[in-house]
Amino acid sequence: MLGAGVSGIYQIKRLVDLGLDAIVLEADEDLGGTWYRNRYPGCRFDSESYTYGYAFSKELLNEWHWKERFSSQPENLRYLNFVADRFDLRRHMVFDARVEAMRWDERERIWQITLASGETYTSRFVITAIGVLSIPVMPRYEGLSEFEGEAFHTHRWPNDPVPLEGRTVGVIGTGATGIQVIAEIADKVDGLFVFQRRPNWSTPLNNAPISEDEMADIRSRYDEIFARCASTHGGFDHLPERRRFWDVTPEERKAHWDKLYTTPGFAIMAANFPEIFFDEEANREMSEYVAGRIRGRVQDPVTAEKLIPKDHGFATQRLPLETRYYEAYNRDNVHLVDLAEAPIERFSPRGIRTTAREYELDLAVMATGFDAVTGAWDRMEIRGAEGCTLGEKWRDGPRTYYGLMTHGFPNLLMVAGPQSASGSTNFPRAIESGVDWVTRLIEHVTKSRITRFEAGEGAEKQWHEEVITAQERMLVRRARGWFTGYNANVEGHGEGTVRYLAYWGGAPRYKERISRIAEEGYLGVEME
Ligand code: NA7
Repeated sequence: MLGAGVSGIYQIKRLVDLGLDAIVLEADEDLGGTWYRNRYPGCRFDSESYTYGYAFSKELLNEWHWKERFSSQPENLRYLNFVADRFDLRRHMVFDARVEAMRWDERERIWQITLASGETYTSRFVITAIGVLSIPVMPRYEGLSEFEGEAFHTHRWPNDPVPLEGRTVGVIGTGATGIQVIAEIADKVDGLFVFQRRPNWSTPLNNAPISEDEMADIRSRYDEIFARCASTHGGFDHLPERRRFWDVTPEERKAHWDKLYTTPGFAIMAANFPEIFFDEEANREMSEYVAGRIRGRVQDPVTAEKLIPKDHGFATQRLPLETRYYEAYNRDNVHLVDLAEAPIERFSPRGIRTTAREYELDLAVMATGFDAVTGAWDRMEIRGAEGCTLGEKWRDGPRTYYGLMTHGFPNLLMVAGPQSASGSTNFPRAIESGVDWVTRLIEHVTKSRITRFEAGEGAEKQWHEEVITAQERMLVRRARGWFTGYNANVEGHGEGTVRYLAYWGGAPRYKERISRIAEEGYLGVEME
């Protein structure tokens, strides 16, 4: 197995329970994946903590107390360590083991795996759990190496505390990460310059502590909570609005949105009128509502307008959730630098130079995102049965069978793979479905003495078409964010690219479909 993050920890547990000889190769020096790496201030869940945690063990659910409705990174990392120790999983993990290449050996029907250290492994089956946002991407500005201050990507925020007091900080990027970090450090730094290329829509997280009594209540309702998550499109603990958008008056819609704006988490998406995701007019009205909220929270009207997206509708890119983000711009020490007016030219020894002026900085934080979904695959040379590499096969975007396997690469399984429902729905809920499916398949092939399996070409093509159809129905198809694979910092992923990275048909339909495949004897999968 590759990867000891949220997916890998559960997957190795299931393999060990099957009594298989399995290990995890993890590139980092410890477990935790996303929650090991992203140590920037303000980093936290925006799924309800108790829906993010694993559901597979009643004991675990009873033993763990979530302290906040949306738990922060240090606590999340503690949780993952707690799980690994609770089930004694660490001894199956090899750290500092970055896989560089994998080659399929058709004669022996095994994968030959080579690490960056030169060490090699062989394995009949390989399961990847390498994350959807695990490869950070730096902006391509000249002069960064000449910058005399400190500079790093949020994903590489140092393990040792970074002093903020008395320092002037620049943050490049206003995605989910930028919005979290800006809101958190605004009152801790001397000066904060936010370099914004395009604003994002963002709504309140509405976080709160969870008391002992509340946690006891959540524990007593876990079955109900997970059943609700399993029944909803996005996999969240919020039921969708049943009334149709156009059947109610604008006043009734506004009243509903007023309620959702103060409801915790992704309720504003999950419990909204579904029409806002498909119907341009409905989306425009919703966007105008959120724009009004931003205008109401930012004192300077010019700054408020700059913070309101004009090029995409509400929730058509990944919706960042915020805590007093907009109020940060009411502080005297926080300045919005609009790169649409004056783009960044380069880094200088003292800071960042735009076409308008130079900004002197002590610390430059790149919240500039990731080579999303396929980035971790593209960093390895994976050579399959037909001689080509996975990178070559996926040059114009990934092609998979339900995000679980890909034709031409036998005995290779993916958890949270491209074109699964993981990236588009409540992540850990989706990965549990994926891990359960992968485990069932591994159990089937090992018991049946099957030594080679591979997704059929026709079956994969059919799924690819379904993935396209689902994305093309939604307004998300037009957005230029990581959901659709747009990233000008990654070679070949910039202007004019459309990638089909996730399945947008919803968690219940996805789960129902993959369950049916298994029940019908792995339809579409060729086995020998
Ligand atoms: P995102 O959502 O991809 O956001 C990256 C941000 O960085 C976005 O605002 C970009 O602006 C900006 N960016 C990227 N490159 C540059 C350059 N060169 N100059 C200026 N600004 C730039 O990544 P996040 O880390 O915020 O979020 C990723 C996911 O992590 C999130 O969805 C959660 O699931 C957790 P742009 O919009 O491209 O103009």
